[in-house]
Amino acid sequence: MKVLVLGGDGYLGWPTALHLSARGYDVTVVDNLVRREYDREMGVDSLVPIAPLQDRVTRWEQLSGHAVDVRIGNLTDAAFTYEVVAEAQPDAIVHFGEQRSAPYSMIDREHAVYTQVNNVVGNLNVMYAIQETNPDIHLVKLGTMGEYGYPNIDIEEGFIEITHKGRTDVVPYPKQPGSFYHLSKVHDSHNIMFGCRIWGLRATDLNQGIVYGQSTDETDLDPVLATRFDYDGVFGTVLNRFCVQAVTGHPLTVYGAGGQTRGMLNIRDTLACITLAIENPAERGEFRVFNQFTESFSVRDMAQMVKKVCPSRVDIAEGLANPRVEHEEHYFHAANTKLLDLGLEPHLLTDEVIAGMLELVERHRDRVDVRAIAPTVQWRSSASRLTTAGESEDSSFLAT
Ligand code: NAD
Ligand code: USQ
Repeated sequence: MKVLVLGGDGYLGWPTALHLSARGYDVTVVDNLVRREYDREMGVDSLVPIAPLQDRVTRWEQLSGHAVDVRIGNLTDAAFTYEVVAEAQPDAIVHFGEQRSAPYSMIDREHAVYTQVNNVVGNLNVMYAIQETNPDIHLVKLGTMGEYGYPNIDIEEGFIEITHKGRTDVVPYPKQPGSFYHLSKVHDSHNIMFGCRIWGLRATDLNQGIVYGQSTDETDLDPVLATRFDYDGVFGTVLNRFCVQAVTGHPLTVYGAGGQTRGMLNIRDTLACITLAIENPAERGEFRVFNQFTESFSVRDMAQMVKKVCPSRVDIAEGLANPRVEHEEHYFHAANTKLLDLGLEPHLLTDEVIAGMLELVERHRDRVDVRAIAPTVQWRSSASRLTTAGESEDSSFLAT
């Protein structure tokens, strides 16, 4: 089976490409390497050093004996996207290739526009390339749990049955996202659902929770195969950040009251979920939604778990002003049975898993730039400080 991995140089796309390659899939990685540009723009870097894409691929081919093709280009360039799909003739396209940071999308107008154009236009080009090349290609698209927001009722998997004035229908679950990034994923979902309806596309929208960890069977084979691990205030996700903060003696940055509760999953389960989605494709015309997370925790609970496991003294910041506009105490109960029904066996967040993440940070602690830890982007104002040093780096790639 042939698979295109869009965004295959990123945190999740790279390990997924290796995982599929190891299972005998014929993999082509597509990426414009812009994630590495964001690092330069913000003056930060992955905690774990990451090799250039070509070096990663060469090392994988030497170790595994499996070839991986690479195509460098921008999905917002329609000609490029059409060409890649037509040449590769994939059975499935896994689409990770978007700007994925909520704070990055909230820096200012330029970054909000960049995020929405990059994500929505890139995804539309992929949909059109599928429709015009071969509508049988299964689109496996990375969405996010944050599309739903945090309503005071249970969250269903994509759709909800509603009875209104005596009539009943099944309709898309209401969306109340909390950033211009999360909004871009809602727009993508609507566009894909429409494409399934009018063209008979087959698509799986994976509403993924927050991913943690960095270790997978394939990336652990050699340091050149390592995937990135972000801890900065813009791209670092909450549990990865808390682990870096704990090891470096920085108080854990719980924003506001800390009752923000999120669906979480281990990076190994991301790989398993993608594989399950590919191996059990949606039907022609079907817009299928899976909620891709395995457990849920409040930010406060996660900080306590890290504090308990870390061998050195850990303080939890108290009364830290929340840079975001979000519910800080709320109801959260979301369905996540569809991937379990397909056979997902979750890797849960145990003390051992947290200890493994802390060890990873310990090995790379000389690379931690403590100036990068503080949150720099404020939801309420668009005058955010961007780089750790305060000066403006080159962001010409933002021009759309
Ligand atoms: P990432 O930023 O590390 O990787 C995204 C990759 O896509 C990067 O390598 C980037 O260079 C590439 N890319 C971006 N725009 C592109 C374009 N226009 N053309 C070609 N390539 C482009 O992000 P990630 O953490 O690996 O996330 C991957 C996907 O999963 C994203 O769509 C994200 O929204 C989603 N997701 C991530 C998480 C998480 O916790 N990391 C959680 C839920 C959903
Ligand atoms: N938070 C803290 N302290 C921190 C960092 C974050 O309290 O130091 C809080 C945030 O305020 C938020 C929660 O932790 O309430 C999660 O923040 P995050 O940065 O870990 O995650 P988020 O911005 O939601 O985005 C991440 C990924 C994104 C993905 C999303 C899944 O970057 O690509 O779509 O998780 S979800 O949250 O389920 O929508």
